[in-house]
Amino acid sequence: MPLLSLLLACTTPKSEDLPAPLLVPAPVWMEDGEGSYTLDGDTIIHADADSRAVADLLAEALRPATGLPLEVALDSAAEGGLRLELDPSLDLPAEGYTLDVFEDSVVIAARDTAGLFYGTQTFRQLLPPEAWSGTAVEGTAWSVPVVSIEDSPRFAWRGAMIDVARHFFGVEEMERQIDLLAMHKLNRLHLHLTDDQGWRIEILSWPLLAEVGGSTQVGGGEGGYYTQGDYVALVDYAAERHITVVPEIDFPGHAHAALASYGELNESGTPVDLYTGEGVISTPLWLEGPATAGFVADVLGEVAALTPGEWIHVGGDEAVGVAPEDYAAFLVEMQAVVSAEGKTLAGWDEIGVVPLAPPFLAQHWFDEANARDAVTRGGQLVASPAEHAYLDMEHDTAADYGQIWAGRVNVQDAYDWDPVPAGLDEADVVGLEGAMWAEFIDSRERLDFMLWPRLAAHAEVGWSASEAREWEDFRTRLGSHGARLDVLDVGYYQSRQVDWVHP
Ligand code: TNX
Repeated sequence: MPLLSLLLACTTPKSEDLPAPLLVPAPVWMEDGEGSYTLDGDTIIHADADSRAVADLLAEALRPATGLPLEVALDSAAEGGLRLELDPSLDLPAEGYTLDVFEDSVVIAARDTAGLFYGTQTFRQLLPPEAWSGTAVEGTAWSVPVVSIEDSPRFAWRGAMIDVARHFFGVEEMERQIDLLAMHKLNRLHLHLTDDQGWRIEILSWPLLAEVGGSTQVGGGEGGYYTQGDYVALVDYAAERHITVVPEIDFPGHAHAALASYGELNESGTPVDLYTGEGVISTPLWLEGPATAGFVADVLGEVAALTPGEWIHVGGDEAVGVAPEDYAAFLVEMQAVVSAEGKTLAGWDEIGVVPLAPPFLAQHWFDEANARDAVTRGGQLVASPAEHAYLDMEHDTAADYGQIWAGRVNVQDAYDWDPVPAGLDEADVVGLEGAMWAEFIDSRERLDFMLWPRLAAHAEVGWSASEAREWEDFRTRLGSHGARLDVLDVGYYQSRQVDWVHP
């Protein structure tokens, strides 16, 4: 045999070659090799004390579909199997990871547990889509292609806002969506907890907020609220998946549910009637009322105490009928309360006109001039421009569901934009957030339909470097990604812009 053929014969892998993986979001760098690695009954996940939680989540995620034991062993030096290496001295950005698949082992390495977690999410996408099933799947080889990946996010803030005020979604549904956010390497869940139509978090010092203000919703249904225990459970569930919950208490506008709960918050002395319409009425707080400042401080104090994350979102949008000087004075006071609780204030872009002290975050949704003002004052932006990021807008004319005041937002609109507005710097923008307003979203089906797949597009905008993003390429990968969402029973919108692959 000629030497070259002999060499080739010796290096030809025994394992099967698999197609290159189609990942969402796209990794920064990937090189595929030959051959594959297959999980089997003997596969062990090697971890250490600090990476154990990530290893356990991976094992729990894969056991139902594969039926494999996937034991987690605390012996990080061991060879073979799946190895999670946490090493703070690694030369990787925050939340970054490397993932190397060899024919006899898989190594995921990161300098922080978030990076390790994202490495495991990518690993799950290397497997056949059936691996995302919550029930046993027979007859599938649990193989992943030999590949080398180095990956890290563009932005630190990759979020989704869900409005649980207009229609309430309970802990179970929110945990399901948290799993989907984590799958896409999103790391902020902004909960819009209060609005005119509902108050959704228990406040012990003002119990009627939840009891009365949470007793209904748009359309007059029964509404609901998170007890403090529910909220803490959600925060913990999210944190295990490296998602920070950002609670929003929307003041001074959008306060009708609070005014419907307590007479003393109203100039008339009596509570207003609950509001269950779908239109934005944005009833403002009675700012000069004697009880109002104490009420606001009590609410923010309790919410801050329950929230380990750094940010408290105070709304600040659409303060219709509030004089600009009163609005500014109130926001400055809110920032003092939030700072005293050790937190950083976030608000919608209208807060950009207020002389707030940095650091603070302005969430750009409507008026870029406000956003630029905020940056001039030393604030940073969360980008949620309605024409790209509003998930309550209709997808397109074929899906006649949703609002259209900001136009229709199809998958390509959700994908083809840059969170850094022209003329601003990357450092002015912490990241982006898709915003799911829920005036018309009253069921899990509708939530899925409006969130997905547009939030997958936002996830890639937030994660992948702008020069690495290309719509045609994303469209192809998203088509395959649909098979994963199918297995997870996500009722996503099957946009005609994408050639969907079903399992
Ligand atoms: C504007 S965005 C609002 C919300 C509505 C949404 C509907 C923002 C800060 N305020 O109150 O739900 O439009 O698209």
